[in-house]
Amino acid sequence: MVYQFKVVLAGQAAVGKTALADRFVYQKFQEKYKLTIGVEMYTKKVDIKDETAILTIWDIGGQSRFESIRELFFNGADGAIFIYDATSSDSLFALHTWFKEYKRSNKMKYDISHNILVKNKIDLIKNVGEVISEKMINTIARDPNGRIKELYDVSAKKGTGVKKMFEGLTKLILDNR
Ligand SMILES: Nc1nc2c(ncn2[C@@H]2O[C@H](COP(=O)(O)OP(=O)(O)OP(=O)(O)O)[C@@H](O)[C@H]2O)c(=O)[nH]1
Ligand SMILES: [Mg+2]
Repeated sequence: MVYQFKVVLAGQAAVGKTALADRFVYQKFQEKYKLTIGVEMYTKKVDIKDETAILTIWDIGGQSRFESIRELFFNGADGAIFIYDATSSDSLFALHTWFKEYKRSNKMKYDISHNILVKNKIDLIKNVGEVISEKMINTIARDPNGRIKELYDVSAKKGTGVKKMFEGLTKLILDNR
């Protein structure tokens, strides 16, 4: 059986949504920041044991100027990856707003949607130190609007944890469909 799931990448501008999709789908990484205008779509096949899922990954532009059109992109999502930048507590706290938006815009599937919380850019922690405490993460992860099921630490630059993160979300969706 082949399933099709819509997955959205959510989070503040420049947290690395596009970088994570590029790493997972094309095994590439771009150092220079190029903001996403509106939305970019990716497709990738994921095999979990003897099941196959085709993920349609919606990489949403995080700049505030795209806020008004975002609801169209969230609609009908089976799962969401809420991403923050390991070097920015602001990007973590900003997720409260993204949760609310996601809930409002994905009414159709919100109750059965599976969502994970992802700390990206962990390769930079050695330079700047750890600026995000366990307590901060718990505060966000417990937000009832977020419905966060699992946490992942990743680096789009190094590739650390990226495949595991997408497979983890796929498994959550498959196990609870
Ligand atoms: N060191 C490091 N830099 C990263 C990582 N992931 C992304 N970046 C950099 O962070 C910047 C922003 O990455 P993007 O993927 O464009 O961010 P985005 O979330 O898609 O931004 P918007 O499209 O504006 O919403 C780029 O300069 C990337 O090279 C990472 O894991 N480590
Ligand atoms: Mg982008």
